[in-house]
Amino acid sequence: MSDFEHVFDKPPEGAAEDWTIPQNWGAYTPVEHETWNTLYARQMRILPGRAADVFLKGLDALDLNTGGIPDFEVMNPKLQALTGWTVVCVPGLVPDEVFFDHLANRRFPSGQFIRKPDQLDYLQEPDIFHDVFGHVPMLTDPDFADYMEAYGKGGQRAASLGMLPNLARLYWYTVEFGLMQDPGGLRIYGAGIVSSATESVFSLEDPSPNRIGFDLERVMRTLYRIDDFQQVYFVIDSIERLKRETLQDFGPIYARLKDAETIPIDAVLEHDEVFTHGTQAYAARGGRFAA
Ligand code: HBI
Ligand code: FE
Repeated sequence: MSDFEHVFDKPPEGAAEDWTIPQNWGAYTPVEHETWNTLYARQMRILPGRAADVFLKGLDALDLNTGGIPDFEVMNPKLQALTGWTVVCVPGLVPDEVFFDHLANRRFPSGQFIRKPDQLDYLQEPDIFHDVFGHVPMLTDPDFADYMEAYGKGGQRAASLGMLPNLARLYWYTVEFGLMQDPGGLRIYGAGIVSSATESVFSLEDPSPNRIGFDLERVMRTLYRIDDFQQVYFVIDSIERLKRETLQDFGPIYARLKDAETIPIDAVLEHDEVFTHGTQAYAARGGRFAA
């Protein structure tokens, strides 16, 4: 995200032309593997009944619970056999065009590092737990896999048209913070939620945030926050429909969006399909930084 602080402007020492670095799996310490195990076990107590079936199925298919940080040489053949995606390591946030080029070629860039034991709950830069546990299970779904490739290709185009802020909101409110309707009820599938113990509960159960039916143009106009729980979550009815809407030509949409105003994060609009009209009490209290 260009909103974040530590974005390098050229591949750092040791990184390839495409910004990838070796995972160097053998170099993770026992403490680092233990951090993965702790985070994994904690999410597995929270996610059944909260995460979308497709996420839990994907997690199962990848078999990431064999102990410690996954070795990409073991994980990638399983993922590749399912949808043709692979995961590569990058040194942190990479420039937008590098990120999009990987996605457009069905490579998901993952942070190589894992958070420190004293940062289990909150960090702004994506680490390997967020990237692999959060994102990769969804990449086992064929429709989601196509959606992400389309997003990468669309990103290259949006950047050239000056529409990246709009497209980034689509990513934010689906890939990172999306909810979906499952047979059992509302479920989470966004990587930013499923990799967070606190937001997994907040996003579904707290009365504070709005929960609104997904509408492509509405989402692309809605501001978001990167520093705290979201004030609005958007609910898709299926990945298949999300993919279908994303595969249409965005040209006419961008033409309309050029003149459209942005929508505040806490707005509920006349045409919204409202699942929850939130109290916004959490944000009003000052959120994460409240006493
Ligand atoms: N780099 N490693 C990494 N991970 C991301 O999620 C990421 C990035 N660079 C740019 C970026 N995301 C965003 O620009 C897009 O989602 C819009
Ligand atoms: Fe992410």
